[in-house]
Amino acid sequence: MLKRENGLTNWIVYAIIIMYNQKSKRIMGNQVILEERVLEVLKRFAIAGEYSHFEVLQSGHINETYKVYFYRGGELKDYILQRVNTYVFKDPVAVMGNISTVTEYIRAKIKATGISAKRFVLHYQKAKDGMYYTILPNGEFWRCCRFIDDSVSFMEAENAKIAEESGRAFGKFQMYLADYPVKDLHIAIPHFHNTVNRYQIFKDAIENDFAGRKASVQAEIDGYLALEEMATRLYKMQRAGDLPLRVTHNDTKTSNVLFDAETQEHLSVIDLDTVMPGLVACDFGDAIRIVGNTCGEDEKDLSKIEVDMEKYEAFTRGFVDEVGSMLTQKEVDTLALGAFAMTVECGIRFLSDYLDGDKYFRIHYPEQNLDRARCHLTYAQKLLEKLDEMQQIVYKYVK
Ligand code: ADP
Ligand code: GN1
Ligand code: MG
Repeated sequence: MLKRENGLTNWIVYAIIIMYNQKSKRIMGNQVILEERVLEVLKRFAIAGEYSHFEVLQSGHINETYKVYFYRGGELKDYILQRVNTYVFKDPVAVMGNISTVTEYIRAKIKATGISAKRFVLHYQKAKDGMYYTILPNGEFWRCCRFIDDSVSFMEAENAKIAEESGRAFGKFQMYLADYPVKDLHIAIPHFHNTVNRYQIFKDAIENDFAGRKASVQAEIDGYLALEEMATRLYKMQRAGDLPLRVTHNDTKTSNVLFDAETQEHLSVIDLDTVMPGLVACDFGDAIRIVGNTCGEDEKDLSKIEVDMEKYEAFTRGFVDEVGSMLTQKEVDTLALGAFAMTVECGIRFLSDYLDGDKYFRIHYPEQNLDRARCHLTYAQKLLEKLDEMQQIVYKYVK
């Protein structure tokens, strides 16, 4: 009996080893295919030195991002190679047009102060044909920029210092572009922060119920529909001419800022794909969507979700310190509302994508968009309770 059991155990162990080997071969195989693909793209950029290796970066929800290393002059130099998501960005050439003019504009301003702009603004590499991107025969759209030296990014604001520094980074970004001609920018994604339109898309997704998931998320649907009036106020104020359009970043989450690896001071704002005309409250609010949440954006345990007022205040201090002097009274008055509006807007985008069958945001497990939507709904409700207090904190820092 014992012998038979041992035999069975051995077979199970062998089977596991064979399966494990097959899986690692498959992973290694995928890695080789991936590397061939990366090398194929790199050949099109004029990068000096000898290719060393690459890594996959998984933090963004939209583009496909690789860190690639080259040997040059006995040192390793790193670059970010990205395949732009053309399902999301229908006109990537226009996107790169915005990015190249905006980064040149900021670079000139920084240089004029007598310091090197190298770590404070993105620097894209030209492809061999002189463009800031390359398009493969199969239509894939790729670009490459320098990895900012000794930089780190954070998925969430780990402490108040990071919160304040990200506020400064996005505030400065607005200040650099305060006199940039807004009308010269291409519209990278039409109606991006048009919350009224986002609600319409949400209602269409409910109606179509493409993935057959509607019945299982009725409570979340009802929760978001109840917030519509308040969440769309900001956009309606802009349409009524109460709020000016400025050059805004429009995707101000913490992971879109680079910090000095040692001091944790902000270096540069990244992910400039959505730089477009927009509202200051959207940039402030979209950042608070992440910075002010005690949890990550897909927290499953809703009881843990609160507004972290210390980090909220730190971000506000940094942002308002940098940008406060140029804001109109109505812009100041609507900053806290922006946090609520952007949280609800992003929440209905996640839920719409879940209803559509997860086509837009990258997911790492099947229900992630639903977890994100649930987390945002709870966080939006918490924000609503704190909105007056949050707005008072804004006033405290506006001189
Ligand atoms: P996505 O649009 O998918 O969010 P991002 O442009 O934000 O893509 O890049 C994803 C991640 O790659 C960032 O969160 C950051 O960690 C890293 N990254 C991107 N560009 C740079 C850069 N120039 N230097 C250093 N890290 C970068
Ligand atoms: C996406 O690209 P990334 O991951 O920085 C999205 C934002 C959302 C965010 C939610 C172009 O940002 O609008 O707010 O996910 N970007 C685009 O985390 O849709
Ligand atoms: Mg990003």
